[in-house]
Amino acid sequence: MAVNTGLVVAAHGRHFIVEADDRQRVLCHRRGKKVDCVVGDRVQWRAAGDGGVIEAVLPRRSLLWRQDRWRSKSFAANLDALIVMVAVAPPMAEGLLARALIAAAHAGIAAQVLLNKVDLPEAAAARERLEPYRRMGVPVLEASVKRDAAGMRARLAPLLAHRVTLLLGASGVGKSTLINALMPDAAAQVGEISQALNAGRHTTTTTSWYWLDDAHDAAVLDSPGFQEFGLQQLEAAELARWLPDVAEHAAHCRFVNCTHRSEPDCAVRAAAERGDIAASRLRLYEQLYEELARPRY
Ligand SMILES: Nc1nc2c(ncn2[C@@H]2O[C@H](COP(=O)(O)OP(=O)(O)OP(=O)(O)O)[C@@H](O)[C@H]2O)c(=O)[nH]1
Ligand SMILES: [Mg+2]
Ligand SMILES: [Zn+2]
Repeated sequence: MAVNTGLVVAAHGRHFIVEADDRQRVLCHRRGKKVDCVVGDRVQWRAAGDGGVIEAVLPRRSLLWRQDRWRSKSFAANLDALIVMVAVAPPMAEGLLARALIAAAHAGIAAQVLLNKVDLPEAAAARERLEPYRRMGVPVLEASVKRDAAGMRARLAPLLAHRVTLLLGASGVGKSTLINALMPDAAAQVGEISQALNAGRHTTTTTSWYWLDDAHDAAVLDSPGFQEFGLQQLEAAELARWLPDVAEHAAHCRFVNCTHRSEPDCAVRAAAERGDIAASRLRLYEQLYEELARPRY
């Protein structure tokens, strides 16, 4: 039978939902374990029985992934942009935010931050905690997806157009609420298979691809909330490159291989003492450095 091309729009363990070029959705499994695919992959597949078999994954233009101590996890492939969503409440874990931004920079994916639930009283404090990110040039948007869906849509529309954007963030920040506010047909798009697998659950358990427009020119991906984000794919020595606020000063250290922890004439530590690098960010750098410098086995 003929080989077709298609797009992986959802993944459920060993099963994948592939959107064929004629926009039909087909439940597929993989030819073998070596065929390693994730949502966003373009694949070659063949019809088999009621469904299909994925034979090969086409080359990726990007892949966002994390490497924990014992396993690696791919979030999605062929992304143009990442929106890390944080909420006024539950309060954001800055470490997760920072790690997601580092992974995106390392993967060559443009990233921004979206602070949701600004209708809640603690908004000012949350805004303040994001100030170091604004200062280092990360775009920080604000929204109240639930209270002001129209305003959110107006602000996000230009950012989402003509590209594929992944929404990432801790559980409960409002990713799915955002998806539903953007795309009234979201539930219909994921189809019965995904709905059945996520039945009765409020929390999202799989990454899913949603077309923003009929022309299929833009897409937004919902994903399950994450609680850890390992960066073992990086070397400790290159870490500073991926933190824009640290990188900005690192070139002025006395030693070219300065690790910015205890060396003399370290421009990074000097900047932190002047307040040009936030204390929380230097702490985060040190923590990540320790984590990456630990022996791996
Ligand atoms: N106050 C307020 N609550 C909101 C807002 N947006 C979403 N929520 C609420 O936050 C809760 C969690 O929203 P979800 O969209 O399910 O969060 P999620 O990020 O998809 O969570 P996971 O699927 O578990 O990762 C729900 O009770 C929403 O109603 C907002 O702008 N303001
Ligand atoms: Mg969700
Ligand atoms: Zn230094």
